[in-house]
Amino acid sequence: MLEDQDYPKSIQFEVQTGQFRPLLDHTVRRLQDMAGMFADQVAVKRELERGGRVIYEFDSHPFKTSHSDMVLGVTRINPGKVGDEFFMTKGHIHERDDQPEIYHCVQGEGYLLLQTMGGEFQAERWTPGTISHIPPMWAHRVVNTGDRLLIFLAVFHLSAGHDYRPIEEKGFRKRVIERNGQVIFIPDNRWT
Ligand code: S6P
Ligand code: ZN
Repeated sequence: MLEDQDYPKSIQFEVQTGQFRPLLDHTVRRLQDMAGMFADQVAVKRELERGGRVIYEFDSHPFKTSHSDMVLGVTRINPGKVGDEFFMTKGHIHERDDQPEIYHCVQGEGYLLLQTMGGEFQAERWTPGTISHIPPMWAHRVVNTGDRLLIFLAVFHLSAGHDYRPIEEKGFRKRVIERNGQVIFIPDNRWT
């Protein structure tokens, strides 16, 4: 006998707004939630005195069954910068070393930054329609370098787990900033 949760289900995603229904879990990350992640701490302080902006929001919908649980997530990163550094997700590595993930850029433009614990770094350029596979044991962060909302879908296993510490402590090897109207990568000095 199958249990209720073991039957196929569908949910509805609205491409224009980047929202789906039903929504089971909603998280908002403001500058105060990730203040230490931006290089320009003078700009961070100035922004926080003005109240701090929402950097991104993400929603997730776990599809739980009696055997194995997948999650669909959607993240919406606002356009903007702190100093000259573009808005981005905090970034994490999965706690389990056998857990990959798939990201799908629905709207906007930017970069997916990837990094191993050994310090190998890779950046994937994103435009609408780019789908990226994140292999197990690669930390991941998304940066919005455009002037509109960047929306991406994520598909992963609920058991993956999220470890934020390695990125909180040392960041990614490269930061993505704007200089003279250009998007450029500069080394994070914690890695040099
Ligand atoms: C989960 C997946 C995404 C992120 C979301 C927010 O494995 O990678 O749903 O959780 O994009 O990013 P972060 O780094 O704050 O979790
Ligand atoms: Zn992830």
